[in-house]
Amino acid sequence: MAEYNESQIQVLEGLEAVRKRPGMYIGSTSERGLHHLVYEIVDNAVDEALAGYCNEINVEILEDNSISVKDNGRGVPLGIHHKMKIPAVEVVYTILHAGGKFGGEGYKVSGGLHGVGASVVNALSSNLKVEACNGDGLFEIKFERGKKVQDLKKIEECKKRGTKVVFKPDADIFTVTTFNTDTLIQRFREMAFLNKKLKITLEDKRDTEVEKYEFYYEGGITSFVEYLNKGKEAVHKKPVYFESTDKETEVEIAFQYTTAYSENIYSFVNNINTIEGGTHLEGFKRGITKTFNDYARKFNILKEKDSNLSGDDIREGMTAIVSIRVKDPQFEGQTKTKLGNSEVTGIVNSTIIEKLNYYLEENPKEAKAILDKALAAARAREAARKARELVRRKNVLESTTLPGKLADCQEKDASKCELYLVEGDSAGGSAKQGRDRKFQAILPMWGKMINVEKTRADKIYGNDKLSPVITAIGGGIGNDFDLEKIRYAKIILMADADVDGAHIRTLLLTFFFRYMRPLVEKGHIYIAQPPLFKLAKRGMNDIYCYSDDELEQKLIEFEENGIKRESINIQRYKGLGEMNSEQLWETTMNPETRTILRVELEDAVLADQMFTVLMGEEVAPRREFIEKNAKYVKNLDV
Ligand code: 28F
Repeated sequence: MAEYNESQIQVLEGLEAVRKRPGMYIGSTSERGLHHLVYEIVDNAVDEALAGYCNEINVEILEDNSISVKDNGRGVPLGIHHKMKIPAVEVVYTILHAGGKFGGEGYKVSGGLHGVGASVVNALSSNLKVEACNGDGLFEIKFERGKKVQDLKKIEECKKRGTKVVFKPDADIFTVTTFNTDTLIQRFREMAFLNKKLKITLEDKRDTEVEKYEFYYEGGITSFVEYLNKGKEAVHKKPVYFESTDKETEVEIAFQYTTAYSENIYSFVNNINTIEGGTHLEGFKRGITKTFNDYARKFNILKEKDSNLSGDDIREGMTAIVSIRVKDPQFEGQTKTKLGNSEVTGIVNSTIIEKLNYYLEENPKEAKAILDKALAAARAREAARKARELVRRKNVLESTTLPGKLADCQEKDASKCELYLVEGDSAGGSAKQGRDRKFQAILPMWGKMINVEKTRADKIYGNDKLSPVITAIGGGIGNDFDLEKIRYAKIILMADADVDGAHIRTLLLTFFFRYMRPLVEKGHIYIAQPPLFKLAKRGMNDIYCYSDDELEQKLIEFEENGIKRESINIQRYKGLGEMNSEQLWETTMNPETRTILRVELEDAVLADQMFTVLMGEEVAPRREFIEKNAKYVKNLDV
């Protein structure tokens, strides 16, 4: 039995724990967990940037899906650790919960799991190498699955100080080991916005033509707001920017209003996207509402008799970034992305009140433009309330009538029910016939669906295309939306596999994302997958194919069994209407045999931008998106 001292035992126990339950440390071993490894290493480099010693981070995806991360900081320390008697870098990469800044000086302001990251990444990598260049030369140390396989040793002299880490995620641990370039682009762009003047580059070296991306924003979160508002018409030219630092907390805020109706406010703590919000966001909203109302009263934009503008009215059309840095963040909520520190509410609130008041007094033109919009929103809200009241009163009079076109299901337990939103009356008819009426309801959609991206809320209620959907689902819309009240567990969009089908699907998804966001976030929205082809041959049951690849695969199988391609009748389905109700049931609706795609909301920021670019007012960004992505389109029917 080799002689183990207590620090080596600590190392082994740590690694053991991480490899046995990786999900405890990085959330999952799926694609998200895989990308988390990169964020942990990059966070260490970002910390070095925040300490003021690094201004560039280079990330490479190598052809074997290894990752290389390099920074131009001081170089991770190599000196012998006073207690552990091994090099500091070895402590950071092998001792769990090591690496957190010692004592109070400086603070780790990136990453959630910060400080534990390096050793966790090491334990979950089949190999990992750390190179550090400091005043004494270039040193290197190597590990496999967290165990040291090469002592720290000097490689050569070197000129530019810094740290470089190359690691390969362990295929024994991760179900997915292929990195998604867009995911990394999204996160690095966000990091560069949140850390102004930090350059982050990404090179994907897996294909012959190397793709290189560079993210560098002198404007920081102001540039972030401008980026989010690309494709929207601004109400005031320049985004508003505030920052304040008190002893423990740094606050940075940027916002800009556009003519859109939705509010897009993203909050961050130590570079972590606090999707569930928290005290910083509360402080921000409270400060904004109070300050705008006080200003509106002071300058008689709000009359004595007028009631206060609501937070929703004031935030309509607002894009904002609230980014704070705290020494000791307390994360709460389901996904640990809600800030709990109570003192932060007051800090952010007072920052806003002080700085926004000054801004409004100094910029009366912008103040008026913003408040005019808020007043219009208040009037529209009032109109929508009246429209809603009217609809409710009408409903009460005629009892709660469900839309006439809805063929409801018999089951009353929503968790067992599905609602198919079907494009076109003919397919709607087949769906009504083919369905299982016990738990499947059908609502045919007809004609042009409105684009909510360009419509104010009060027009939504009255709309004859959407109000049947709103009534059928039963949860209300916007801030009234209540997930507890929905009447179906699955809302399945079933449209033709052609451009019109794609269009109505996109319009519905825009509506759900903007006005029933929890429905999307909690995964209640699905997309039906009708077959693209039917293979028929005398004496053989019909075979359905759902993609070009599957068709090719089936034909090869036939050929291998001596059945020639020519002897098979291949029908390409142009629309749902070409299937009778039995076929529609068998291929697309029967839970035993169908395929339905669940709509996942990976990243609200990205989804928000997509809807703005694709559905918004401005044409230029949409054209740019189409030109950039046209090469990915398959079987475009003209
Ligand atoms: C590619 C990933 O990890 N860069 C890093 C530094 C610099 C220092 C440091 C890191 C000692 C043990 C707490 C150097 N000189 N890039 C990186 N660069 N860690 S990680 O110190 C960490 C402390 O953990 C550093 C003087 N002070 C700090």
